[in-house]
Amino acid sequence: MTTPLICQNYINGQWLHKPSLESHSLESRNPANKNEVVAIFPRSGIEDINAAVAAACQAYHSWRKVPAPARAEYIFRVGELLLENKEELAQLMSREMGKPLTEARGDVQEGIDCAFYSAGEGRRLFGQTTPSEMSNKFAMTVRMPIGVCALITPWNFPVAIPCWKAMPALVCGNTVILKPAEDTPACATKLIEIFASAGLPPGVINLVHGVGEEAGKALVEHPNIDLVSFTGSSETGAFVGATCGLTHKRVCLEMGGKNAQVVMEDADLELALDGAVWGAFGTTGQRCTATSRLILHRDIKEKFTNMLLERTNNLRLGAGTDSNIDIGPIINEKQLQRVKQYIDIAREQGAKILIGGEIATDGELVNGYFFEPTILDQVTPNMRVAQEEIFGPVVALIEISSFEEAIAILNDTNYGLSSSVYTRDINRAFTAMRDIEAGITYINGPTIGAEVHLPFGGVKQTGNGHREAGTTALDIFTEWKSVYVDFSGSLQRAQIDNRG
Ligand code: UN1
Repeated sequence: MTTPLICQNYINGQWLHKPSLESHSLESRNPANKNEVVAIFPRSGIEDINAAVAAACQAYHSWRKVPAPARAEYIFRVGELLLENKEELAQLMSREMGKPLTEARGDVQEGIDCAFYSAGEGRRLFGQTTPSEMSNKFAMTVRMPIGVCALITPWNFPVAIPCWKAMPALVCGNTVILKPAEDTPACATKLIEIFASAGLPPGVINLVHGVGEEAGKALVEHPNIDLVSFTGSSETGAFVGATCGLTHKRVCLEMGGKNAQVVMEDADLELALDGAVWGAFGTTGQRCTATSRLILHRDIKEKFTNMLLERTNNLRLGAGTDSNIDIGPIINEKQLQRVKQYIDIAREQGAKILIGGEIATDGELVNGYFFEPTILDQVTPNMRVAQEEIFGPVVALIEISSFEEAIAILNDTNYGLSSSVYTRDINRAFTAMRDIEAGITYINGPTIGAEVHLPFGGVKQTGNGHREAGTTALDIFTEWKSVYVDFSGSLQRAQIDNRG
């Protein structure tokens, strides 16, 4: 067992050893072994938040004037440093968050991809030119930064998600304050160490640890925060959105999903099986893009279910740091109990548990928060397990008789993040692309695995209309300014003088 990492806040270019509520230090633990404390971190209070906001406000005045290509060079450097530290970060992530090492490396890789992609934007950040209705007048649009951005991030992608938010925000000329999830303070600390090593000026990036209801809330309510970018639960997102509405802040919300994979009778079943297992049980189902419903055509349902059962039966549970495992632990006790409760609800509402359904306690698993990969059958679309986000290794099987029925059931949820259809019929594939109500649709691929240069986000209650990643991230982190340059030397009156 290694000694715990002592995490500090990073404010104005300094690691601060005395947060205002220092006496109330918090811990993160290895979810595969609850006796192992991975990190100790401060429980920040309002004074820490005020200090971070003041630093970010101060730094903003000069950072916004650093040319975008130069701002981007820092982010490129962060990408290089992430690459150098990839293995160390992945090992730490596996210990602190629990995901298998291969997936943890993927998480860091997503941050690296994002760095190199965002850095390229420093030399684009395109606006538009357009004619003026006047002679000798020039019109254009330019992107302007927003100001100070609070980034509130979850534990399931402890490197990738902060990178998706911070990197485009910084390239666009904003300064940022990261408030990472309580479960993964060590990953956030190491990540910010890397940003700091890239030489970013003091105050441009700041880190405040703490509890959502305290540090997170104080940030969201703070009058000098201009934008909040939040990824997390729909319940917290509702509070964040409402508070930002009342205080006139720009807000980007990325919340839950109830993603479905459809398998039609003409699908390549082996391919669909690989997708279903990865989509439902990858990251222990703890992705907002996870497959939590499998919508199966009745002609292949029995065969596909048997294939899925056999594969699920062979999945090995264990610590993410053990290279021989397939599924890691659930993040914490609260989440473990929540998954268990959903199984009870499923049972009460008439679903049948085909495999799993219990907290796993065999051998060393008893020391962690492990849940058996679970398949629920005879699920009807109105059951709670078919409607609510579970965030665990649980997938519900729903039988359908036609493609139209499949799409209708897929859409019959309040969420709309990711979706997938397995079919060999090109007409169905394009119909799915058109008719599915989701921000992301995969054809013959699982619901997880979004790439950083495409927009990421969802419709309905998944989000509030923004898309992270891709060029659409720039729309979150910039305001448009329309600029008119009159070089006629005389007053020209729009709507009047040009009509004679
Ligand atoms: C999330 O679950 O919050 O598409 C993000 C994916 C990953 C990102 C998931 N690239 O599954």
